[in-house]
Amino acid sequence: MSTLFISDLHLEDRRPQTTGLLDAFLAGPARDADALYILGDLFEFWIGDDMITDTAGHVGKQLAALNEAGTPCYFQHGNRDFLLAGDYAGAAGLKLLPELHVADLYGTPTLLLHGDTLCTDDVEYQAFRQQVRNPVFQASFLKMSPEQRIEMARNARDASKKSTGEKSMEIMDVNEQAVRRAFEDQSVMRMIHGHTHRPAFHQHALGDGRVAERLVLSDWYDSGSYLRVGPDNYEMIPLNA
Ligand code: LP5
Ligand code: MN
Repeated sequence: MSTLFISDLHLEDRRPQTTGLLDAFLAGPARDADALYILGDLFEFWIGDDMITDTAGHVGKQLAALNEAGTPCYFQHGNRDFLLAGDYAGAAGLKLLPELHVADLYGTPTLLLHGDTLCTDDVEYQAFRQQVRNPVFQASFLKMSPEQRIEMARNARDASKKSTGEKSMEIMDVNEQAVRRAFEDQSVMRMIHGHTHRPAFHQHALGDGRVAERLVLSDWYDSGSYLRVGPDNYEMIPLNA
């Protein structure tokens, strides 16, 4: 019995080796799992379900095949693919989850989230997030021409690369208080997230002396990894091309 977790693959047409790693994972370990959870940033960016790249089309078919083979697959949005919607999810057999979701994993309530909302010290990002998560902004963005949307997404990626190059690692990591608040608000002792690209298992002492666990997923490039959670243990398992 096991449930698997991945995030931050940032798939795109020009990096087929990462898509190849996912293909092998979906046809291999994922087939035997009770469920697969994708905690955001599956794609490098997503600018509407009406604009499907070759990679997105291919991945959609592989995910649908996994679902048909009996492994349910859940998806949470990341900061790159928050516009992925019902049309694509439906065709890929993906069940869309809200921003915060508590899953019962073999008796342990576990908070699942992308992780960007925990990075509260990154005030520039949080302001950007608020703008692009606004439904009015999203509706007008989705009405733009494909060329305009591609241009805006490229500009946002370029601005982000420049901005992240200038920020300290501390600012871009989770804020300790935000983490503690999430444990307390959701009444859980375990959370799983991605986004920071700093895979690790952390322990957090809560005010009442209890110790909660935070499991952080890795990003994928030429290699990747997945988190396997079973009834009595969990482990990070590397994937290499
Ligand atoms: O993604 P990553 O890991 O490089 O960095 C993130 C934060 N950056 C982002 C931006 C995305 O990379 C780009 C999103 C593409 C989505 C396409 C669909 C919608 C298009 C919308 C077009 C506007 O999320 C980065 C964090 C980092 O994680 C660590 O947490 O620091 O945050 C930033 O870099 C944000 C900047 O600090 C400020 C904003 C720059 C972008 C300006 C774009 C201009 C257009 C504005 C229109 C509203
Ligand atoms: Mn992210």
